[in-house]
Amino acid sequence: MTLDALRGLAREKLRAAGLADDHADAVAETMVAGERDGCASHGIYRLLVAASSVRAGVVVPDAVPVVSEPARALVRVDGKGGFAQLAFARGLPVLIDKARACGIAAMALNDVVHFAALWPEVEAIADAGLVALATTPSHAWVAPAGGTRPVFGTNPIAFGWPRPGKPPFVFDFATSAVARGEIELHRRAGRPVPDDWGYDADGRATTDAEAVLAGAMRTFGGHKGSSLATMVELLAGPLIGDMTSRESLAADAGRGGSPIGGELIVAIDPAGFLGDAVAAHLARAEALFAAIEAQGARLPSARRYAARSRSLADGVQIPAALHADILKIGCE
Ligand code: NDP
Ligand code: PYC
Repeated sequence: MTLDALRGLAREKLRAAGLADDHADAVAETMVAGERDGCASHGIYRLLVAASSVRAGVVVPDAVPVVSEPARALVRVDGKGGFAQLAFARGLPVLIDKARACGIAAMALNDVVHFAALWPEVEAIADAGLVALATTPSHAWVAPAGGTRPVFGTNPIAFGWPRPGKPPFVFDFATSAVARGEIELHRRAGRPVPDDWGYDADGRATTDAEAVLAGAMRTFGGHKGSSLATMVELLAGPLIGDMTSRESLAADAGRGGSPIGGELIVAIDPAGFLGDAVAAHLARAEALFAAIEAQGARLPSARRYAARSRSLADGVQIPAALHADILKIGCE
């Protein structure tokens, strides 16, 4: 499909699922970007996830986000129970203005439903010349290192760094061994998962995707991922007055919707510390990137940017079974 055709399909199906136009457009953009950049677990497959969250009554389909400014360098967007994409879009210009004025600014999204990757957000901030950090809890699906029962969400951390004349340096990954969406794709395809991705409900390592989804996922890097996951819970939960992953899962009350809660986004203007010396110091960052690539290692996002170039030229291929399921949205 061309990206325009995919965008049209996504918008149509999100409206058919019951989303208001502004939400449908914002949500479709994120899903199309994911598919375009070769991120299957957070691409167009998420239409099924979003539609099921609307059907389950987990998301407010016509929520009107409310932007406020609790302090000079702080923005809060109350998403009023809607998907996070529109709340982010409403707050972004305020966050950027504040980061430029103060050198650093933070934005809390509260009461949003989150199904998406975070890289589109940090990339947008880095495209504005700022350094960006974003994080959000999810549902309690992940066991702490040393345990086998879920406490944490899959809790992604995303970082963006502006690069003169080039797309930004961006990484974005779950603090679990892998995103839950990846395990769901394995289950859909009937494929086993590696035995270090999670435990079954009895706490035994398993390669059965369904059993991991019913049991507990593992953190990446053992105790290190476990501590980072805890940090995410704290920063984008209690610190901004929103839910932890345990609370989000309890609030879902078995409806099977996407996580409900908050997200913390920090933007830093390099000119704040560096003034006129920004260009010289960004050049030193480029030397660091070059040293990584000189060994044959790749930068995070290099794969994504390459997929983007291909998709912009050739469009994308959607698995037939997924396409058939998407066509059913709104016809149930
Ligand atoms: P991965 O483990 O695949 O890691 C993804 C990141 O690592 C990307 O930035 C990727 O760049 C980079 N990367 C991967 N391989 C390499 C390599 N060999 N060298 C350098 N960099 C590399 O992703 P996850 O499964 O952990 O997460 C996938 C997505 O799921 C994320 O976008 C995340 O935001 C999303 N997610 C969202 C949640 C939510 O609550 N909203 C919860 C959990 C996850 P590249 O893309 O170029 O390959
Ligand atoms: O893949 O873990 C995940 C996820 C949770 C919320 C959105 N994506």
